[in-house]
Amino acid sequence: MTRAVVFPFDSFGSPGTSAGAMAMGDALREMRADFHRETVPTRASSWAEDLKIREVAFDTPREIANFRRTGRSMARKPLANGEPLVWLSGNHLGVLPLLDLAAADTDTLVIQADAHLDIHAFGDSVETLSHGNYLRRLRWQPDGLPRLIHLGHRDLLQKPDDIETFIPTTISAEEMAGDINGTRGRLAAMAAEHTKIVIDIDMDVFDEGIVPGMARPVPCGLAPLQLWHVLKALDPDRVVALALSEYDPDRDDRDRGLAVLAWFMERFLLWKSGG
Ligand SMILES: [Mn+2]
Repeated sequence: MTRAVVFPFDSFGSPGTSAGAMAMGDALREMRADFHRETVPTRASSWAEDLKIREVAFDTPREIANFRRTGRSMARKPLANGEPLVWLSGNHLGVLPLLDLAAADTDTLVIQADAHLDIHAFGDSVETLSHGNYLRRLRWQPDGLPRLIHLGHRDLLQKPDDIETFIPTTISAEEMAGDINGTRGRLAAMAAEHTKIVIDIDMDVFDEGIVPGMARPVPCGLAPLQLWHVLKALDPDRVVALALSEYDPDRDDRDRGLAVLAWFMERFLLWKSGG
């Protein structure tokens, strides 16, 4: 069974991205419907036949307050069973339930691609949980040391000591652009020690000129195929989940950004299913 969860959570950052999660869910449903309408065999049969899509709602204060627990309960079984999981969130905070489960499981590594380092504690940052500081709140088992590799940031403000406490390994967009195959090799070597890998893509890791529709753009982002080239150095059998977040349809241009996100979903599912 292949599972997708549409998780339109956009409280505490990037309002409007809940519509983005639903748009990504609709794009995935459309790909599945295309597969069922097709009369000749295609590679999509390897993932589309047994794809199950669930969608949750965050319409009430109670649903919003319980988002972390709700999300964990939806992700726990597929992660434990090794069923491919696509997690379509509103803002990046909506990926926290997956990260909670990864932090609790000593076998799991998180590979996070994001323009930002989400440990913000600037003068104007909120101290309560937000989409910009949640990495400070994760409780990594067994020793508090994060199993997280960060790719593609363009941060120019945060000091190395602060970063290392919460994100032991960062490979910035600058470093990636300078040596993409070196990045690929480094990532594969670091990931080899782990039996389960969660890929967490905040779409603002990409360049807004190529992939419009991100809630918080930062200049000088990656091209989609630069990131994919690096990620496919991983062993697909070990990758258990792909999360996508921070898509705001109001900022998109003729659905060009959505099309890239849909390509990533399809490419990931095909890669996972060996199709
Ligand atoms: Mn970001």
